Amino acid sequence: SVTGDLEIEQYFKLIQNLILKCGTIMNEGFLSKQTKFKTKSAFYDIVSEYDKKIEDIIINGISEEYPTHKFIGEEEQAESKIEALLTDDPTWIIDPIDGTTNFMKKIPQACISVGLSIKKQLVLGIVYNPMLNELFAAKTGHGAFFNGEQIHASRICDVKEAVLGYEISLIHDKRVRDKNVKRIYKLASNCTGTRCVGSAALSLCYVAMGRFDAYHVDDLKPWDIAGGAVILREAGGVVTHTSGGEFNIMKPDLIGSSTTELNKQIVELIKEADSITDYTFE
Ligand code: 2AM
Ligand code: CA
Ligand code: CA
Ligand code: CA
Repeated sequence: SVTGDLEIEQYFKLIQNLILKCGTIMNEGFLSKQTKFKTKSAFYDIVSEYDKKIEDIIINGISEEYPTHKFIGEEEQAESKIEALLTDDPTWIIDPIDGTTNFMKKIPQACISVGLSIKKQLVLGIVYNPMLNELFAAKTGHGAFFNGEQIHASRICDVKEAVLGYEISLIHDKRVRDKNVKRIYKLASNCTGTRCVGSAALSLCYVAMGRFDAYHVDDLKPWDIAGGAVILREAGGVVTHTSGGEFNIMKPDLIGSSTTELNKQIVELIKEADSITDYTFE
């Protein structure tokens, strides 16, 4: 391991306490009729007062204990003019609310998601849905846990038996839309069922605990997947780039799956989907 286990355990206790505290605040926001939402870059890019509040509590809470640690957070990045670069320093990758649209619509599938990278390796992940009181957590090399119980990804090896998570909502620009429509057509035609949860972090955790067998998404950001990727790997699952190659936290186009065999089948189906040319959606 890149850092001592004792040190990681201290980081873990700190972030778990901060996340549980933020969860209470998030749940109050979920239950409140007064919560205000506004759009950022586009009509579908929504943020609430809670996103910033939660991110600030986490960043301040960690900075107080570890002033040299770095942060890549969605709301902090939205305000920054410099694009985040991952260094070897301990870096907390934070999505204060993943699934903001669900949070706004009072669909109880949203979470706080945090991953910690040291020497560019993810060492811990924690994902908390306070509305359902579901806490997913993992330290690299020590397994994945759901509300304190160890979890394992399914053993499904055949896509025909797989329930697959997919983000069919991310289709606002034409290139992304056509790619996704072709892929969902191909994947949905070949698996048992598809599901769109609206939170990348929760979707990866659902693969980690066997609710889903795989999850695929492109065009996301590091904070959407850092926490969930550690949890899925520690649950015995596989996370690769969409091409089947190595997964990159900073450019997370990914397939998260329960088994290597299932991953390979999904890689092939996506290749077939991407080569479809005789279609029109106008
Ligand atoms: P968010 O709720 O933090 O914005 C929803 O389909 C998943 O994709 C969520 O993880 C969501 O994160 C993210 N997401 C939502 N809209 C997006 C967009 N336009 N581009 C990239 N990611 C988006
Ligand atoms: Ca967002
Ligand atoms: Ca997100
Ligand atoms: Ca978010």
